[in-house]
Amino acid sequence: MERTLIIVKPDAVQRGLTGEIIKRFEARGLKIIGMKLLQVNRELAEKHYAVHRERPFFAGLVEYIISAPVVVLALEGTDAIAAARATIGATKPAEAAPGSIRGDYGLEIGRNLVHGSDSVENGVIEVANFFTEADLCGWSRDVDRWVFE
Ligand code: DAT
Ligand code: MG
Repeated sequence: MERTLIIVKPDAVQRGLTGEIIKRFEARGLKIIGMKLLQVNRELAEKHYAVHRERPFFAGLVEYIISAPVVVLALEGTDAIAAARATIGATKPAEAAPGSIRGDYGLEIGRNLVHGSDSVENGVIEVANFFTEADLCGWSRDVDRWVFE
């Protein structure tokens, strides 16, 4: 089972799309093992986006992610990383496939609604940046045998 960190970003929360976005991951079969609403502080934002530190868009990206509350989820499932990123769609919403979250709700790269981890290793690291082990719920879901073979 892989783990991925999903962030419903400030624009999505402000636009009232939180439920719509969570619903898509949930309906896909990914299991929610952690979820909370919080306003990210600068230190956590800079840590989360550390890989982009030297990029020209870094300052704006940090300002955006700390500008209003977000909802973070830890999701678990088979191929959770690839499945979640496909559900999210391409980084540039204008290029994201219709049916993906960004393709259905976004226009600009700086307002692209949702984050998903990009590798198994980063999924583990990013979940740990936002959740303690005690925050996470390793539950057995009754429908798991109908989702996982
Ligand atoms: P993703 O969020 O699809 O994993 P990423 O990790 O490459 O994309 O970049 C993180 C975020 O940074 C992305 O969601 C939006 C922003 N970003 C990336 N490239 C950008 C660019 N060229 N101009 C402005 N913002 C950018
Ligand atoms: Mg990324």
